[in-house]
Amino acid sequence: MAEAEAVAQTVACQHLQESVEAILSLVEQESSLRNQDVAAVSTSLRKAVSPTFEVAFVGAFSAGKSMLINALLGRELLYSAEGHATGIECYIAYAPADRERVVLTFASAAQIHEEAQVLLERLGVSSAIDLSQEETITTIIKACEKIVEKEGGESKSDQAKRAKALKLLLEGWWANRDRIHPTANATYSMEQFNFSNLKDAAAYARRGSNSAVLKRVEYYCYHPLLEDGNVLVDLPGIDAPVKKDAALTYAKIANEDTSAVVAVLKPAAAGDMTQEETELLEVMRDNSGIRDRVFFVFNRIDETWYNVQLRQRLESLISSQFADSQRLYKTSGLLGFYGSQLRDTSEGDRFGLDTLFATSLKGSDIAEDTPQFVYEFNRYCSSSGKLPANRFRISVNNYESQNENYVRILGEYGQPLIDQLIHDSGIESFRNGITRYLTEEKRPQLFSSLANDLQPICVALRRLYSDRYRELDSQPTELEGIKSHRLDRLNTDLKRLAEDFATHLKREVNDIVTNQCSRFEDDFRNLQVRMLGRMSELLQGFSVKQAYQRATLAHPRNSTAPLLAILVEAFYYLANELEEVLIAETERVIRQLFSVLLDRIRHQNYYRELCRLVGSDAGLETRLRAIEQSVQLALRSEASTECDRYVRESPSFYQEGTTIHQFQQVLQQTSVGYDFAPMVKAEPAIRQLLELDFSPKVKRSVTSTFRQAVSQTLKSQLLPVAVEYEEVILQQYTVARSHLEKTIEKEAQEQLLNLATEQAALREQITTYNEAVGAIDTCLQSMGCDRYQLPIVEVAN
Ligand SMILES: Nc1nc2c(ncn2[C@@H]2O[C@H](COP(=O)(O)OP(=O)(O)OP(=O)(O)O)[C@@H](O)[C@H]2O)c(=O)[nH]1
Ligand SMILES: [Mg+2]
Repeated sequence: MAEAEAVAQTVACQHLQESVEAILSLVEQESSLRNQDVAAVSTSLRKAVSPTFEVAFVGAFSAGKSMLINALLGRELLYSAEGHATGIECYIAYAPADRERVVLTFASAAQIHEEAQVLLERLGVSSAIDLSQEETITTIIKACEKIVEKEGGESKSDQAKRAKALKLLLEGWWANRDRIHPTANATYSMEQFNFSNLKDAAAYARRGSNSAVLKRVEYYCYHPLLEDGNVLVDLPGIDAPVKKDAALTYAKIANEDTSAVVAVLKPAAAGDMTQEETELLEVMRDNSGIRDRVFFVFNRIDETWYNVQLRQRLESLISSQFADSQRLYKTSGLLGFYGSQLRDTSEGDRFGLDTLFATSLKGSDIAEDTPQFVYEFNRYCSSSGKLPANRFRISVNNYESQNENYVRILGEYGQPLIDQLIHDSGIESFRNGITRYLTEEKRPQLFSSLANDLQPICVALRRLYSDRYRELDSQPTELEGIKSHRLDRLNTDLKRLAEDFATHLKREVNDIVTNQCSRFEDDFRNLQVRMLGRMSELLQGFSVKQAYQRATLAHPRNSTAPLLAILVEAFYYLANELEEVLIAETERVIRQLFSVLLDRIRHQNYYRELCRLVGSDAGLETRLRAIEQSVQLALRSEASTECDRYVRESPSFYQEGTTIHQFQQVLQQTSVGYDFAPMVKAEPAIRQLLELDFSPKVKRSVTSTFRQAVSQTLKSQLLPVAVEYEEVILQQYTVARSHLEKTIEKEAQEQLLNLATEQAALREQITTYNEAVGAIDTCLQSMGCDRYQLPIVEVAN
């Protein structure tokens, strides 16, 4: 990117963060916008303004992640080998050519101690260990070796893996103990280790005893790909035999700091995706920091050249599961990396055998070892089928050693062969793809994501502000306008609340009549209980003697009285006593009913509004009190009538059956003499006779006839009030108008003030919003995202 362009972008985007944050805080103020995805905007903002952009290389162990990074950078930086090679996080960031460096960060002694203790416990030793004692350490290391041996190898069982891990940890601790801080994570530069270059540091940090006590390594190296904050992160395999190492990688994929992922997949070598690889893709999908910034690299593609089945399985996997993946590459990290290194070699150094591969040849004195690359190179030349026969007629001779074949072939075909090899390795197309992404597409894409996430939020905010603005704008703005508007509305207001009152009262009455009002039901149930209770009390307390006395008193010429006279006295007595109770109870029930009704009315909006508009309730309460009195009067007479009817025996009294039979029994008992004694003796029987007649009469009256009379009275007295009062309220117009005229001035002034405050607040919000959107748009345009234009709110000045 041109320097000037970069400067222009920095200037255009200097207010991006605060502008986006201003919009988010505007959204927060609006409860109706709670459902907007603010979190997504925060994440995209963080990515867009972040000075670094971390690209994590993840995949199974030995998939070729470290080698791929080496190939990408075109230098042997990271340690790459068969087996579990990377054991810690390695960050590769930019440095100018003359300031390349490495920073190694160690775990603290406390962390190492804790980890050792956990491993020991898992191995079945629970006692505390002292890490400063050499003997203790040697003893444990020996014990670990024994366990590994007993299990048949370090990867044979979980127990063996733990023993191996503990051994490496303790060896690493002992070898580096001078550098390790008791509680802090100490950092060292490569000079402090006397490393002459980055590669030495990488070899030191490879998986083993040192990596067991290291936390991370940061390489700062010069490479254009790393400019603009790009950081490559090499990680242990997701299926690394050491669980802790694999966990590190999963944590990195789930971390929001990770901005893109290069998924280095192994199916080219294994035939299919492993369970861990599938799981990896799922975890990645859940990280909103990564989104679609994923490169799929099927590495070790060279293995499919020699195996038709592998090739077919890979093709079918890609077409079935990765058909719509845009960033998909097939590479051979090994051939690509060393192929490009060969460009600096010649026949003079036996095409790298004496330089590049010198260290891997030292293995044996008898015969020179074959480096892995040489072996793969020869295989590529002889049986990959990749080399066009018209240009390359290569024979790999079995009478020559692998290395001799290698030197001869390169001597014969030289650069064109190397170019073909690099081309087939797919490394250049991967490098071009990722370079194009990181240098050209990344920034616009990060800003597009931000704009995309902001778009719905801005649209919603704009709509909200425009609506609110229009609403406030349509309100009257001068005192006279508000006043006349208010007075115009008065009649409609009165009408509305008169209707509300009528509807409410009708509903209340209907609830009572249809037994829906629980308060009234409870009260009426009390009345029933008291009536029935009083009846049994009266029957219990009934005295034949007193009735007899009353009967003889009424007939001064006679000294005796018939049973019938006693019964007559009893009927009058019971009916009159019950009347008193019914009157008192009814009075209580009605009083209670009206007090509840009034209370409910007072709590209605129409009532409050009526009081506000008219200055009083227009006599509503007084009117209802008067109605209560007339209901009381009407029901008092209903109660008297009801109880007066108790004086008459019920028709069933004389019917064949229980009552008449009881009557005959009593008559027989009392007719044995003419004095008072047989009557007293028959007292229980007389009581029973009375109960047989009264009990059904009173029950029917309180549950049915009297209850119905109450409902009917309430309905006939209250419903006309609903109609009558609708009219009364409408008649209040003149009173309300003069009342309103007194208060309207103040009300209108307050309303004007409120309107002005609301308008000012809204204008301020709109200005903040428009300024923020303007700043964001300027930044987006400088980034080349012209497609996105966030909406501004247009208001008249
Ligand atoms: N045939 C072949 N071998 C490869 C390829 N890429 C890497 N290798 C070899 O595979 C082995 C593992 O490579 P690394 O780069 O260490 O793999 P890694 O994914 O970093 O492994 P860990 O760090 O252990 O997770 C090394 O011996 C490489 O030389 C490839 O494309 N083809
Ligand atoms: Mg590695």
